[in-house]
Amino acid sequence: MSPRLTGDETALWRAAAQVLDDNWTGCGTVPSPGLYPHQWSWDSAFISMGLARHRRDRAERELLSVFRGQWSDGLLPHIVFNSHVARHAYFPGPDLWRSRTIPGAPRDLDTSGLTQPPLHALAALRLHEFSADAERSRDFLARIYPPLAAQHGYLARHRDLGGAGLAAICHPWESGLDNSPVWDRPLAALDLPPLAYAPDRTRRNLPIGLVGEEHDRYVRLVVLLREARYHPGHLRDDHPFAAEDPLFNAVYLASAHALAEIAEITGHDPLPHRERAQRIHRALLDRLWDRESGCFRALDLRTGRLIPVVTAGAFGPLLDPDLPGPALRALVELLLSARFAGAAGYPVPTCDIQSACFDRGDYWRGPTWINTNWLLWLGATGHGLTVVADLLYGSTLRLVRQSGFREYFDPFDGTGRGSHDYSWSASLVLDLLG
Ligand code: 2M8
Repeated sequence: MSPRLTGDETALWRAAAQVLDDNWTGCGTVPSPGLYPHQWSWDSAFISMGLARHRRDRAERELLSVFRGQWSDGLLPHIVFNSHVARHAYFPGPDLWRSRTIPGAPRDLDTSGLTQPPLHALAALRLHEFSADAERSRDFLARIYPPLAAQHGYLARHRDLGGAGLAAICHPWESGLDNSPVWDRPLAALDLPPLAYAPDRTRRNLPIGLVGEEHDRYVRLVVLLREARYHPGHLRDDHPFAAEDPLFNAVYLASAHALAEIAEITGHDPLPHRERAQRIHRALLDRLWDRESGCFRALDLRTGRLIPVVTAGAFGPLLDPDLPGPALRALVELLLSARFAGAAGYPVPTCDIQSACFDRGDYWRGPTWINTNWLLWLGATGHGLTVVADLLYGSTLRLVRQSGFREYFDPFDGTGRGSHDYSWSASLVLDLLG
């Protein structure tokens, strides 16, 4: 804990650290007690950065334990299932994915067959930057470099479905922003035959949309992937959902830069990672920048069109250190406009407030989340946008002071929603407080 903290900040810091202690399972951290009883990929990356300020040993274990689930082709699954948790505790559990039947997937544990935004290299480098023991930290980087490089290799080899250097996602869950209105159209275009399973429509705490037909579509996409044995050829040629998402790719880009630095520190060749970062940078601008609306949008690879709705994901490329001035200015203007900053002193909501799809209470369709705001804060800080960064910093802390470490928040009055004691909300507050 930094000695510079005020009394109030110290109390907040302690409360956040307590959440992480309570959610620690012995080798990793659950996103929240009860609702998410396994280990999620990008959650662990966010969580490790808070742990770095609190329990350094656990921060490294958190990241390494996610990679226990990595497949031999480099795919880093978005869920690593805890075998001690009852199979029905979370749907969809291991029975839907059947990962152990897939050659190249781990034999000794169950995983999903999808991935999530590849934040891990950025997290590993941040752990290193805040380490008090440089030598030990270099050993950690040396250990984690090969799986990180394999993760990026997988994305470049098997997910560059558009051929320009971006990674495509094949399921809304891969975006991390599950029921974002961005995915409404591609999901609606999906044929939904009668279900061959009994859907769990009773899951606690989830908004109505997620337990209805929308959730059936999520499951349908998984069944298609599983029937194709998660084969890359299926993703390329047949899978009905394929999109290039600005937030996912901005995280990929920031992590590619981080990986180049890690390569340098650990005596590997950084050049391939730098070249990859350059390609992602170019492709983000060439393919996802919409000059008319002055922001980034997701590209539906099945229709070849940019998806019209503007969400917090549009600001993801703030993480690009080489973002050209005009694009940077346009993003800041949008971020500070009534469409995103109309929410009375609270941080950026997940959807354009003026969009017909905006819903202040529905999960990723409007509420404010700590992780997206932390990413924007990091991007704004990197560009020296101190006013924007300070706004995001102050309003994020205001939110958790008011409502605790909730999963998400009402963007107009800061009311907490979803699960309590949510790990990344606590962890990123530790990172902000430093
Ligand atoms: C949410 O996603 C899972 C599916 O992966 C779910 O709805 O059950 C999202 O908020 C995702 O971003 C997050 O990683 C996960 C665990 O916190 O929950």
